[in-house]
Amino acid sequence: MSYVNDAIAAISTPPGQGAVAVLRLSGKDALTIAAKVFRGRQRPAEATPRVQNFGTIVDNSGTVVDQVLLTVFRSPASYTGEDLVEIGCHGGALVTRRILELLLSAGARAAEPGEFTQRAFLNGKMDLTQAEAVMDLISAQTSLALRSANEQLEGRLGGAITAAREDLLNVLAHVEAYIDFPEEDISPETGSALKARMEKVANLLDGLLATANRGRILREGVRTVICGAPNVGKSSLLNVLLGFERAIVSDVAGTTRDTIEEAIQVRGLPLRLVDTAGVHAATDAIEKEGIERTQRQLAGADLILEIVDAHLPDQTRITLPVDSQAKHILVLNKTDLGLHPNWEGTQGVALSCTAGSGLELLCDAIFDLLADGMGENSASMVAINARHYDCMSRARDYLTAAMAGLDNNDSPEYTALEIRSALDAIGEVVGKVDAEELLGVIFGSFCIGK
Ligand SMILES: Nc1nc2c(ncn2[C@@H]2O[C@H](COP(=O)(O)OP(=O)(O)OP(=O)(O)O)[C@@H](O)[C@H]2O)c(=O)[nH]1
Ligand SMILES: [Mg+2]
Repeated sequence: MSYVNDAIAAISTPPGQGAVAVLRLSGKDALTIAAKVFRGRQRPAEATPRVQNFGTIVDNSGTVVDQVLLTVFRSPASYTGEDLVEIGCHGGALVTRRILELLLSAGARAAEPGEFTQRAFLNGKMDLTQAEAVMDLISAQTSLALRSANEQLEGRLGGAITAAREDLLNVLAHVEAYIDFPEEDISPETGSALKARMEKVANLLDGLLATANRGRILREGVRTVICGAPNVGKSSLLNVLLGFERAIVSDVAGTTRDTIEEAIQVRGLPLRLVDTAGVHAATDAIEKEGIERTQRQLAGADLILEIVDAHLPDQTRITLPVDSQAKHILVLNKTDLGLHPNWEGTQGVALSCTAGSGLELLCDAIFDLLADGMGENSASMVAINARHYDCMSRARDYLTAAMAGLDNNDSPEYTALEIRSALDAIGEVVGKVDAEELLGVIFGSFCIGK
């Protein structure tokens, strides 16, 4: 992979007003470009790296645009690996735009989204999983998502994958050696030793693949659908979990017609909470549409919170979609009016939305059902994303084939081919697919003159 290290510039802080804002400039000519717009005690090219320099940004006529702090990071010790300049200015929309315009007219190009991080990856400052973790970290909404992103950014996932690649490269080197000496078969001892090493990698992949659902939940949230008969308190539950009156609550059955979605967090787990129209035999066309929407929501749910009015003797229950994989919690609401004896012994969480009681129990139940080993004290919060899943499951299939190849005493060419494919697939996770590296391992670990 190659790229032109032309200078790119962007406002790195969000638009709007703030105390300060940061602009970034990276590339071969970053220091020369910065020199054209910055006036301070030190010129950017002579500035001590990573020390802030007070100065001003001036336009072509020498008029001061803003007072700033300019910091220089010299290649390769910068985020992008290139010469990089950060300008901390006042956080006004006009000021930041003016400075950006000056940088662009001084020779920089407006950066594409993610281009600084892309350069960091291309310059080997981070692997692909770490680059992805930067985005995960920025978009994390809950403490658990943040912890997981940080672990990935530290390189836990990338490190495990790199170690697995090295193991496989080694196995491949051994298998390829047999291709060069066709008169020799792979001995049973060598075969089982090689297979054991592949099994180790396969186990690692299986462990990581099992974190895919966790990864989806942390990145997208648990799709949680509140459902039940009309008037049982669905909208009340949404409001009380949210902490403000988002949905209309009334004693008129059929108040909620459309689905309402809000994000909350439960013990660090992100939830996308959906309030739905009460399910019953409606005659009204709008209500019918609302109920159909409820059914669609149920079909895509990770978690169904089914509510009943438990001070009544009995209640119409929801029919869940037959192929539903969703977890289910029965919420016995309105217990402030008393729990009807008919519900005694029913598995569920008793609470009252109006009195606010039992909510902690509900949060505990949700967390217990969905935490999947995550928590403040869990040792590892690694959670792969959909792209990792795709690469790793392909790698896993190739490994199965390679191990079978060894078992069946297939030709080493065949086994080597499967291992290479597994390596390529695994390499995609960290963004590394490189044939030269393999040559290095083969010649490095074998005495070929023997
Ligand atoms: N006593 C008591 N009343 C409640 C409780 N929760 C909700 N209610 C009342 O029950 C009525 C219906 O509440 P909603 O939250 O609108 O019920 P819903 O299930 O969303 O109703 P629809 O949208 O019409 O299907 C309102 O009058 C609420 O104040 C509770 O815990 N105790
Ligand atoms: Mg409602």
